[in-house]
Amino acid sequence: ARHGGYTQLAEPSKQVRKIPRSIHDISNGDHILGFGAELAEDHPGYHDEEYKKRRSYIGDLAKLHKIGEPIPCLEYTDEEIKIWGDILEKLTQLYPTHACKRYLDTFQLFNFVPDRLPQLQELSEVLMMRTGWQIRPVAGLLHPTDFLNALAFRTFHSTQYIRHGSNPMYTPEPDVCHEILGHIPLLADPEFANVAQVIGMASLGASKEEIWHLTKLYWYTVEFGTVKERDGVKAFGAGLLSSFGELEHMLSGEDGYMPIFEDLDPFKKLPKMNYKDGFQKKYFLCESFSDVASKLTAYARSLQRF
Ligand code: HBI
Ligand code: FE
Repeated sequence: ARHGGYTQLAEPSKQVRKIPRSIHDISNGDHILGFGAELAEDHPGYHDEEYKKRRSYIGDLAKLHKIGEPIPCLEYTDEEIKIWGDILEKLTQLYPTHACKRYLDTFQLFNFVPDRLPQLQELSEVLMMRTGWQIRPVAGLLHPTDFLNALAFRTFHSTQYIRHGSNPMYTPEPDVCHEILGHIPLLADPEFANVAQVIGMASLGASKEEIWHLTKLYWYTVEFGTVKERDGVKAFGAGLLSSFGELEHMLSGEDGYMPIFEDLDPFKKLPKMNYKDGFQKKYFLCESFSDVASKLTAYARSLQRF
């Protein structure tokens, strides 16, 4: 049975997670999954001891960060800056034709240049002024419950390390380029910011099954969402906006077949997510950010926790 807003009756065998009341109730270090702990054998940096040392240095700094304190500035190496610059130059070729209008507008606010990797602290300050969002550094993939819960408090957990240089156009996990080019610009858009926050609010006190469904809703909107514009389908999802190959695939299907576009219904069962092997087969196509936000709000209300 679903529990009410303030009391949770624990089933004897189940551990109860306390519903966070503020961002201070959410840890950025207790539940790190996947590569945040250790790189897997098929990770491009697996055999690179230097890289792994750098990752743990940056990850440890993130774990020490306290909400309200400035995010430590990292001195990125020339090699790291080159990876960023190459990605930025490549992606900006596609943005005018592939990115949604709101992204093109918010992207302008940040004045990204190839020879300098932006610091999370300065990006967080821009967001705070525009929409009241803040960035919190994190060592790697955070448990979905913590990650989604934080969105309710307008907090976006961002990695600060960069992907391995052996394959600059690919990363199996979020890295600072994915966060900065994919997620951060649109969090400066008030309507998009609401979309992300609604998913977060729905996740407060959610069951395991609900968290799984919300993870999919997040995936098909914030990560791979597309929107109808006068001159065609455009990308707003961060997984699209931070991947040259996937952006091309979305519109041309040149790698073999055209992807399918479908309307989003948050109440329906959503398709399996494609984490690793290639691009998405299906994208959800939205009318506008305010339309997605109201659909998601209707779903959130149906969970009857508000
Ligand atoms: N953690 N650092 C980080 N970045 C993400 O994008 C992220 C995450 N944890 C979970 C997650 N995304 C998704 O699988 C959804 O649960 C939201
Ligand atoms: Fe992401």
